[in-house]
Amino acid sequence: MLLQRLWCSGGRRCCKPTINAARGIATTRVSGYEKIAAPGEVSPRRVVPDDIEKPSYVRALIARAADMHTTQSRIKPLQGEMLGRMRDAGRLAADTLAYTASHIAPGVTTDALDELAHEFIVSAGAYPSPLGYMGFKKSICTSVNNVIVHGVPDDRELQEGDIINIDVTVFLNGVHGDTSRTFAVGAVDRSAERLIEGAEKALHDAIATCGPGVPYCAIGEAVEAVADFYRLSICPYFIGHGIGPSFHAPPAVLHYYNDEDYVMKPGHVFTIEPALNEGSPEFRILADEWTAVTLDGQRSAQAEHTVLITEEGVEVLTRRKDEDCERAVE
Ligand SMILES: [Co+2]
Repeated sequence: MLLQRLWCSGGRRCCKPTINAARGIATTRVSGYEKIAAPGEVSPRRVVPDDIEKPSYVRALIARAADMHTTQSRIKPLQGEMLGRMRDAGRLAADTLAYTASHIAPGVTTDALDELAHEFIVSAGAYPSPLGYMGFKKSICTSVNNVIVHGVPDDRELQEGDIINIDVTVFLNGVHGDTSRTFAVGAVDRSAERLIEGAEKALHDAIATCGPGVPYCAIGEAVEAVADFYRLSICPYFIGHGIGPSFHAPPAVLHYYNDEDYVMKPGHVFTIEPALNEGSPEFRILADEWTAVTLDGQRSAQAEHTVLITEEGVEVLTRRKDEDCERAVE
């Protein structure tokens, strides 16, 4: 849910959209997958019970974009019982993602996935962070095929051969946990498989570099190496971020080569969320003012975890039960 800067050249259209009469969604079919060219129908805002604590941006109705200008002193370490709360929020985000993803199948709408995630989060006594964040209307982000990030769940049915990123953030006991992953819908082509694999590997290699005393720029270096190997481009406009009582806070976590000098310290909690593209890294935003699609119509995949820097190394707060992604620093 974070756009670093808007460098969109806009206005250029890669190919002519056709309207799918049944759903009224403008899409374009290209070599085996359907391009998202315009937003679909979005269902009414879902209800969160009154007794669930809401982030301040929901109460204030308007959230302002976080000031991500990063200096060492602007990165606030979390400590004590706050870390336990971060672990709980991270675990709930991971469980929500696994539960929602288990319902991915051809014919299922992204709106149905949103409803499943919403109910799961609310039943756990938590608030779905994206709902009402800077006007976002849904509880998760669902980014299909050429959508890079911030896809808004709608009435489009998933199709065999699609890829879909599901991005879940929950607000539990006053803190946020944020995770995402890209999934194949049925059988996908080889290029899509490599794209998904590249995004996961970029995330895991970046996590493996983390630990106390490590400069944040090591993350960009690790992602670049994986992108090079897979011959994918890094979409530099969507960055990782500090997270805790705020959805987005310093540090800005860059997924490309940089020479920022801020360093990881115990208690730092942040996301790593590289988005890799098959083609060019450039993007544009659809009319809903959220959905970010590749300018060239090629596909994009993203993977994200929330991590905590400890005295010994790094702890992945949104780790899946079946996932091995931690490294103890010797
Ligand atoms: Co995030």
